[in-house]
Amino acid sequence: MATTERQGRKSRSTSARKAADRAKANGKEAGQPPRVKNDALLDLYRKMVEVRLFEDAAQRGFRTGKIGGYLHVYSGQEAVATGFLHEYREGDRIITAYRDHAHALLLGSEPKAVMAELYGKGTGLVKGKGGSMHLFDVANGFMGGYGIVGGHIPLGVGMAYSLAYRKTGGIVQLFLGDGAIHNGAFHEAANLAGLWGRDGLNPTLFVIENNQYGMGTSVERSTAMTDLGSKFDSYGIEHEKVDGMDLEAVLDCAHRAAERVRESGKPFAVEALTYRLVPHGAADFLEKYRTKEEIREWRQRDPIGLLERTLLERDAADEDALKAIRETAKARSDEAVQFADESPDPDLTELTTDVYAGEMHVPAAGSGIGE
Ligand SMILES: Cc1ncc(C[n+]2csc(CCOP(=O)(O)OP(=O)(O)O)c2C)c(N)n1
Ligand SMILES: [Mg+2]
Repeated sequence: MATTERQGRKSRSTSARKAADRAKANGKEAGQPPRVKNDALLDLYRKMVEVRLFEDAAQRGFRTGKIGGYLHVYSGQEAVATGFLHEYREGDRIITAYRDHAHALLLGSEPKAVMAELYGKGTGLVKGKGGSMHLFDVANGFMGGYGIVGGHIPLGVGMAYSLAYRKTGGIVQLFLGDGAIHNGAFHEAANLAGLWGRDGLNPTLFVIENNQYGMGTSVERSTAMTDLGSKFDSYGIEHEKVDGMDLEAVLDCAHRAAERVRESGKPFAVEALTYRLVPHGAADFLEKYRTKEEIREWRQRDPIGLLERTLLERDAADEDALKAIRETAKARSDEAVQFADESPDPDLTELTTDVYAGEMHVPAAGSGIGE
């Protein structure tokens, strides 16, 4: 292995500790009382466990050939979406890339319908036509699920413009990966977001889920400027960082950021430092491009484990109560799997529904256009 690569790995192995240090910068340890009370925190613990067990079941479904196409799970990153989507209000819009199961579930999509979608069944959230990467649930404000890296960013910024232009009071939470930020679509869209935001016409809350890698490529190997928040400086968009493994820190940051965007109509960005405790996709390698030590170090900061410790320390729950939550969540994910497995395939007639093919107006030759 080249020396530079070894050095890169060594420096990355301290990244979990660095993320914890950065938490101190966001006010959480400045002696402020927790924003969310114990019973609400316990409920968020339940949601995070439900997401994790759903994802475990999805990975099993993929590896046993029940789920086709491709599948990317969110395990390790739960505190980010859980904390930010706690700020969701009716009328808001949420958009993300292909690692999208958690976002749909946290916004209220039925686990059975989401699992059936992964299984490509007719009972799926989008009738089995989208699959894992293209979940969509308009009733819950979820505008998808997109497979093209960076492709959803201009869409999200446009949605925010529309919400503000129509004076709806809603905001867009736009989730993107550390890898997506180097895509041209990001830079064009961020420029417009900053510009429109000057007139209060772009309430976009950018949430960078910095899980340190885009597939097997680390942030350090993708950009000379690894402080991803500062990319927004070019576009006049303010930003901050948060420890994305610490739910309470995320809740606090998300609240301040969402309020600010809602009140000002201006975009704001948060870089959440997190880690994917699983391979990039369910068919990929866990290690290869990461060391065992690095993975072990981040596992110790598993957001669910950290939250368990907090709940126990505060007497918000005892071991038995946490165990009961985990068992109920497991039963729920088992039910979702059974439902998906037993559901019928989409009807053949569905092949031609939901396909946009409106009438096109084609001017006849010699109509005067261009003459
Ligand atoms: C335009 C485009 N280029 C490349 C790919 C292949 N690809 C799929 S996921 C991915 C990595 C993206 O990483 P990141 O944005 O950090 O998201 P993460 O998977 O870490 O959540 C790449 C390069 C793609 N889907 N779209
Ligand atoms: Mg990434």
